Amino acid sequence: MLNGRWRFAIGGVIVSFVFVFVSACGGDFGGQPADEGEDGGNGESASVEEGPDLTPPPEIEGEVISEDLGEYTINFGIGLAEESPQYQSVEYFRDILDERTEGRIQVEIFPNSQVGDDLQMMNALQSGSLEMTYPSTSPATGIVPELAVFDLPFLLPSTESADEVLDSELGQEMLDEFEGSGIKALAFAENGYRQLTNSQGPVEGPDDVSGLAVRVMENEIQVEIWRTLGANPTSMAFGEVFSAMEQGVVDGQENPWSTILTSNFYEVQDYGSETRHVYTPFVIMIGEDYYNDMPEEYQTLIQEAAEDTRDYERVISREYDQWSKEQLEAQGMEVTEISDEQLAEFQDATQPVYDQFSDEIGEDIVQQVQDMVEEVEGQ
Ligand code: KDG
Repeated sequence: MLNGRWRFAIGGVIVSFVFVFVSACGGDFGGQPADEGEDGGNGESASVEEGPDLTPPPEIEGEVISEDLGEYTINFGIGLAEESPQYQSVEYFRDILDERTEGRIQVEIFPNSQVGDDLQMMNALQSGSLEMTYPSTSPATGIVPELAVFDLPFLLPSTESADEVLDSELGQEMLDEFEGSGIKALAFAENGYRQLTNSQGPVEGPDDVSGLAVRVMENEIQVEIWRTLGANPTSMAFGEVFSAMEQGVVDGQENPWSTILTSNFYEVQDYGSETRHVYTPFVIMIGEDYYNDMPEEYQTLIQEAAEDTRDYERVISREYDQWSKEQLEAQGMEVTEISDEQLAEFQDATQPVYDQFSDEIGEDIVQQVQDMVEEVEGQ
């Protein structure tokens, strides 16, 4: 089993080849292969008829750069499907750059892990074979270990406290920590609250998790959370999750409702539990050398566009969340609400994860986040 670093190194080569192949095929080399005429397979397309009534993207504001500072095509790879809030926010990013450079900066979007998984796409930014990507913080802890604070269970109880922490000086310091890694981290956005799904039966509390084979992100804290709960966790790239569940390699996974819907996980998962056990941020990233070699005016524009994208993505991510849960139930998934008592049991059962990792993350960072949360939640 290759460790993370080797996967990182080999990933760059794979992404380069796959990216050339995808481009040659007109960018339609989908994610998980789906049966002819059927939906399915890692978010080829959500089988719901239409999406939620989303807030439209804000008017594009800001200076239009009319001077010809050069033409650029940004290839932007993500793991999620076209129907996801993540993809729709990248379309907004694309439109901002197109309008504010009079078409001189174009963005090509590659969804569904088409050009690689999160680790491979981050490596591709470092090697220069891909320009942008937008992963969860969890697979990025190999570059900025402090991001692992966001893997701690039940840390951020509301989106208000999540925004407060991510938009704080501490959040900016974490983004700045990418400097010199070959990746420029532009802004956080929202993957969201993670919910457990499985194919075996309803999960109401920690006792129901025992022995469950759960796929988790490639991150040691995510593994430990589920091992501590008595499950049998397996870390794997997002693009492999659908087929792993379809083939019974794992019983379940955990992701926000919108991902579970738009990646068609409900087709192979009958049970959902509203655990909200982790709030995962996204990081909007660009290749560091690629960014630094751009004219300063374009650098400023890209930073502004990333922040506008973050703000919009948070809005539609939250609009998508409740709607997705309702759609999943309409598609036949049995969704279990977790009572306050059971939530307390989950929190108590996963407390050892804090004891195990706080020192590695930085006690001061964990405490700073908990203080900010208390300030917001205590109000
Ligand atoms: O591109 C973003 C995805 O990779 C993101 O959904 C990661 O939450 C994630 C998972 O479960 O791997």
